[in-house]
Amino acid sequence: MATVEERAESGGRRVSEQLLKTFFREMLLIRRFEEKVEERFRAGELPGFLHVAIGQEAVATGVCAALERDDVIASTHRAHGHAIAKGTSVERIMAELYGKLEGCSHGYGGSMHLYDVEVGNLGANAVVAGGIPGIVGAALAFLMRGEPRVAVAFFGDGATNTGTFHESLNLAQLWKVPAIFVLENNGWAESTPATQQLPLPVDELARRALAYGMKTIEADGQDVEAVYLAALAAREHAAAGKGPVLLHLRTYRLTGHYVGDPQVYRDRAELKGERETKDPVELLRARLQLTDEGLAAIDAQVTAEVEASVEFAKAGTDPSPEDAAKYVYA
Ligand SMILES: Cc1ncc(C[n+]2csc(CCOP(=O)(O)OP(=O)(O)O)c2C)c(N)n1
Ligand SMILES: [Mg+2]
Repeated sequence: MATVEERAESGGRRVSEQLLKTFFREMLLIRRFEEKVEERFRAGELPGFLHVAIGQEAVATGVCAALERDDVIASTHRAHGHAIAKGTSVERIMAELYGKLEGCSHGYGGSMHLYDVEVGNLGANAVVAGGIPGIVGAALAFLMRGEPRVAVAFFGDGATNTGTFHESLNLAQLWKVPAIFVLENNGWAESTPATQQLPLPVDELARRALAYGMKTIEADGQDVEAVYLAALAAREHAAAGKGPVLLHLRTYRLTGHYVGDPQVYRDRAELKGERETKDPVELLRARLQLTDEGLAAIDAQVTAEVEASVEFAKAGTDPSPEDAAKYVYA
């Protein structure tokens, strides 16, 4: 949950039931999209490698809802939810996964390279921590041009072990750029648990920012309201010229690292428990006291949207070999 201090910083704003319902619809859309992606991947229709973020939907929705349209994000290998929440249509994302020209990256990127600069998505990155320095650059540009925009990097707990992460936070704080570093902490880096990759307790990972004197804000990553309020507070701080923020969101990866991961390294009972108690879609459904009929109506809408995206993607255009060098800048 957002702390009292965080609520105060966000102007004491509470989230209306109407807004929570909008969040619910988007989180369910992300969930149904990723379930469909898993299904189509297993059916052999999607090339490449796929990572879904089932269990982490409240992070994407809560953070992106707190941003303004001109703000920018950079994402990771687990990018579908971030791209949907920042405003790219599921049709264009699905077409990208099918490798079609109608895709958001013209079919050249696939799941780990979803771009949509027009809505402020500067791209997903297959390289762990790859998006973080670019976000410092974007934030520096906003600062130098005097633009009231913020730049946001999503990354995981594993990414905080890279040199890139530390170099980026160091310069961001030195230059006081309007950046938000969203640590999406699911406690796993592939098959490596937090206890084997981090010298800090998993819940205390925000302490890494203290080395740079950076402000940190923390919230329960399974509670979309808490995420939203914390992200609003982070945005207000960064946009006011007070410097960057590390936004630490503890979340749960309720599926494998990649689609097809047998998860032999994971305790089955623990995973079952997490699925039963940490699912952010179920938690919000309970909070909203949605009836079965109420849920079915929203579900029917988002499921139809996802089905239509598959039809759109399948009817798309395959790139020609002679187009291979298009959009290549280096
Ligand atoms: C620089 C780099 N090193 C290693 C990898 C292989 N790799 C892909 S995902 C991943 C784990 C990342 O963990 P985390 O940052 O916590 O993100 P999560 O998968 O939990 O979302 C690794 C090591 C990579 N893609 N890039
Ligand atoms: Mg992780």
